[in-house]
Amino acid sequence: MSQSREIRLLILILAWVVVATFLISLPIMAQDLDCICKEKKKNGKEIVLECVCKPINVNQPGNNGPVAKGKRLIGGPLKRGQLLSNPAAAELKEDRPGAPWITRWYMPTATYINSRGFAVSGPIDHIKAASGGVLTQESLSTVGGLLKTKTTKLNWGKNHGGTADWTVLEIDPQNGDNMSVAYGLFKPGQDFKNFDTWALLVIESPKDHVAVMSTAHDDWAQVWINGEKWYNNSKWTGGAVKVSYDVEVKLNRGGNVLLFRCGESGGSDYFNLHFDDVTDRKVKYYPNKANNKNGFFAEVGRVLRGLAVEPVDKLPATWSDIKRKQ
Ligand SMILES: [Ca+2]
Ligand SMILES: [Ca+2]
Repeated sequence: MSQSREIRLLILILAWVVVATFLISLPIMAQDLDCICKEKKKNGKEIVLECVCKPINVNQPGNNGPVAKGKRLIGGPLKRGQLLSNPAAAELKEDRPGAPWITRWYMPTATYINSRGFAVSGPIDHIKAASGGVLTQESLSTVGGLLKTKTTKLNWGKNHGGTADWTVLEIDPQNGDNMSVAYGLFKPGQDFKNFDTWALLVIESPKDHVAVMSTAHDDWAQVWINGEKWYNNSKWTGGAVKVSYDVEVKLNRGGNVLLFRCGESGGSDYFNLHFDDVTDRKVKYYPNKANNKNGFFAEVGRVLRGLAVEPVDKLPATWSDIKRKQ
């Protein structure tokens, strides 16, 4: 082989390596994967590469799992060891007074008071102690746990709110004290401090679906869906309808159980949640029309039993639809 033919062959091989690397890197970039590739075999003019890929940005130090992609937190649910860390991404600080905020929640009839502040209280699963170990926050956010509230009452302790059953409470999303107002603890001109709230929502989805969940909270918010924690942020959002993060969450076909805990130390005390418009058009939220525990289980019974979901166009209007039409 002459020297010039050897050089031409070398250039040809190099060109194929460049082209193959470029073609492979296109889908890699699109999927946010970090890949290390090596040449496996060469067949004539073909070069076969073998790549080992892993998702970018998972388990980054200092981050609680989901990371900002564009303006969303992705990659949830939160991983073990990161459950109590705040998101590392920059806050959105978006005021959304017209968003389809959820107004009706299934909640304890009395809530946990004298908490010594959210920083002390937040890491403690008070649901576990109050239910005598029947429930945990994780299990409460499952169909099985939710069904146990039919017969499981709570006892927060004599100095922490006493006993509680479960009921439906309505909040005003625009009210910066909607937690203390919901429990009749708010007095004008005064600041009700040091308490926690837990609120449950059932989301009936016609199919498996990635939804975008947005919250406003003062102070520490923790959200579980179907037994896994998807959001943790101990920093208040700065306004009753001001959102710090949009979070991608997975909803399953059928009934999904969401638990929203919020811990208050002082000043404003609010919790609010809405989903994106696409999700809002697809799903149905419960409590819908019910005003108490029996009414709630009457309307969610079919969903929680996992019976076939009706076509979405046959479903009654969602609560946010009702609110919008008012
Ligand atoms: Ca307060
Ligand atoms: Ca506060």
